[in-house]
Amino acid sequence: MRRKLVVGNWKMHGSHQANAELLAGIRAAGPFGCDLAVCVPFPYLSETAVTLAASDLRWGAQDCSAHAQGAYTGEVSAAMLHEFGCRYVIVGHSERRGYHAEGDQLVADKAKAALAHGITPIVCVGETLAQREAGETDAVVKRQLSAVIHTLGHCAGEMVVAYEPVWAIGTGRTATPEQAQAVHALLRTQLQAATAHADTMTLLYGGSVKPDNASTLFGQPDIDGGLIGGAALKAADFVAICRAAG
Ligand code: G2H
Repeated sequence: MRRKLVVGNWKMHGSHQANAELLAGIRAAGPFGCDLAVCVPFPYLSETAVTLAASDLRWGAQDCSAHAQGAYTGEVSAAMLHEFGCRYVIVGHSERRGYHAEGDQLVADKAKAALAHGITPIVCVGETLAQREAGETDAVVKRQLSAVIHTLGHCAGEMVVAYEPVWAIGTGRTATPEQAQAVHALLRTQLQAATAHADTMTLLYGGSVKPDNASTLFGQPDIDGGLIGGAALKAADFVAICRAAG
């Protein structure tokens, strides 16, 4: 039995005050019957680490550099994230792939850099609406995951994979539980061919997860929790989603 994981992806939201209130609201509602994490903007990692140090909540970042160090203005290395106690880092989110032209190999290299510093990469894969309508969903997610599997080699079993259909992100349009499960099953089969750990790996669904759809999504056999955007910014909604997972 895989333990569920719910990860809040705060994206570019927050302030000192809003973050403190949000984390206090989540902590007050615990404990939960699932693992929980928040992936916060870089500037808030330090205060998040202090706030959550004595709690069961984990924290992480939303991106990292593929490089170890050097003249890469604006980038943040996995080693730096490690210094702030990050347990997770999201890589390959469609907003990075889309707005910053990140390709499959770069995403894979970021995942490798994270693992090299003991940070679990949450590797996002997912198709656009045009790709789904063209019947390319399976080929797209397989190609995206394949690059990471190939690059991580024997460490592939250590990543978390998040299936996030691009057409469901922040749109209020969610994949049906059946659509999501079908892709998750495909991803797990692909992982089974690559690692002996596939059956214990955590596969998250992301894309307009809300309190009212979380339990059906999380009830699917290959969906092990969620990567939550908009609904992670309100303590009551995030807590309700965590309860659905627990
Ligand atoms: C997908 C998700 C979080 P939202 O990006 O990664 O965001 O829940 O707002 O669709």
